[in-house]
Parts: sequence; structure tokens; C-alpha cells
Amino acid sequence: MSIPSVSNKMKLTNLDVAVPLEETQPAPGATYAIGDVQGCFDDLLRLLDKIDFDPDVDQLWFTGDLVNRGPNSLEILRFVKGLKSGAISVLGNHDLHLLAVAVGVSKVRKKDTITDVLEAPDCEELLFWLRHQPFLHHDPVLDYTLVHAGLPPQWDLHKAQACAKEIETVLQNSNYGEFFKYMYGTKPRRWRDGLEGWDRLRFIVNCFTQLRYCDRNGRLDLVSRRNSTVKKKRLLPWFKAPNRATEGSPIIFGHWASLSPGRANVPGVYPLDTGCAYGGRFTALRLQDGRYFQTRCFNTPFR
Ligand SMILES: [Mn+2]
Repeated sequence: MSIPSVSNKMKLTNLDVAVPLEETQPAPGATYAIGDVQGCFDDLLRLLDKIDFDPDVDQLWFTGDLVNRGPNSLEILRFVKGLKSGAISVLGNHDLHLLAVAVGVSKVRKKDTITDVLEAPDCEELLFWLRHQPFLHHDPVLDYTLVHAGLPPQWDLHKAQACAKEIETVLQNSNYGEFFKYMYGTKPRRWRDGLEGWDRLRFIVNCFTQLRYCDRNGRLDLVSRRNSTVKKKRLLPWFKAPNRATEGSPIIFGHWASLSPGRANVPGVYPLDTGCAYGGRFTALRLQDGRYFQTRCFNTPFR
């Protein structure tokens, strides 16, 4: 089988061209990107029913934050781990919080719903699996990139992939617990290639798992949340930052429940977190044809 040329790659993302291919080949299966699950396992099952998910041929991409806030963090971890290569999940801030609690660096907070995982007989293997998940996934054929929160304007895709590798290497090392001692914090705010040590790793992990806003000079703002502050400081969503080096590369992300899928008004930007754990909706995007699927969420204590 030859490597698809650029023109074939373009065609694979176009439904009109993909249909004849299905007539001559076995059904290749679809790829669904799914927003933050946050422990809402029953809601996930209803969404998978709706898309008629077939684990033998379909692949699921998760935007991360599989756990916490919803009622069933344990089952969702077991389920996604059990899908093996049929699922790709990037790491989110709640996933990292679970890992930090497990190594004793963080404490369980009032709204956390992760103790079922921590007390499970298979906790160790679930968390081993979790910390081996990526921070970024890129599919060159589908031409989509998946992260939990965002990317700073200074990184192009190549740099983002390299930075993801750096932090993945740290988490997959047996000394990974050390990282959590230095992970928390909102600085540095601006990327430099020369950043080193914990500052460098903190910047990288903040982009992948926390980022929402940047200022016009491309500095992260991980503090401002209120609309009035965002306006006053003239902050921009990271994907609207001027001269963003990943402009034109389709990016799927979660983490930001108040963004509406399909209404980011920026080409190639696909927010999928629709607040499942907060009585919102649950969203899947079929990458082959760009179609959205949604279910309402019921199984949540935080309505
Ligand atoms: Mn998040």
C-alpha cells in the first residue's frame, strides 16, 4: 500500500470522495472525537448507542478529563483502557490531579469524585495506563490534532509534538511523582525555546491541560476567568491569538465547557467539551464527515 499523496489525503477528509471507497473495501470504521467525560460513564454509553459505536471497526478519540466530577470515574477508566488501540485519550488536568493525589502530592478536594479509582483493586494498573496516555495526538491522514486544553501561539505543530513528547517522557519515568511537586503554578507565561527545568515542564503542561486565554502578546493568562476581567484585560481565546503558528491545522480540544461546538467562528477549531458533568450535553464529532452527535446528560450530581 502506497503512502497517500497530499491530494489523496485531502480527499479522505471529504465525504463525497470517501463514499465510493467504502463500496470497494470492507467498512473502514469511523473515528469519533468525544468531549470531556468526567466520570459520566452512563452518559457516555448513551452517546455510544446514538453513534452506533462498533468497537471492532470504530475508533474513539477522547479530549481528556476522563475522570472527576461525574459519578463513575472508575468505570470510564476501565472502559477506555479496555478499548486498547480502539481509543486514544489525551491527558487533562483532572486526570493529572488523580495521578497527583495517588502519589500523595495533592489531596482529594470536596467536589472530587475519584476515590472509587483510588480504592479499586486495579487502581495501580489503571493509573499506570493513564500516565502512559499522550498529551497530543495527531493523525496525518485525517489531518486532525487532539489536545485537552490548547496550544500557545508560538508553537507550530512540530514544536507542539516535541513538547508533548517531553512531558510524556517525564510521566512515563518511574520518578514521575517528583513532577507533580512542581506542576502547579501559572508561570512562566511566555514560551522561550531556552526555558529549562520545572519552568519548562510547567509551561508545557499548562498549555496542554489548563490554557484558555492569552493576551495579545501571546502570554498565557491562566488566572482570569470572569468575563469582566477577560474584557478588561483584552484577553483572547488561545485559538484567536494573533499569528498563531498552528493556524490552518485542525485542532480538537475539550476543557472549555462554555464554547459551543461548531460555533468557534475560527476555521479548524473544534471545541468539544459541552459540560457533561454539569448537567450539560455530551458531544461527539465524526472526523470523516464532520458530523456532530449530541446527547443530554443526566447522570450528574452537579446540576
Ligand atoms: Mn479540563
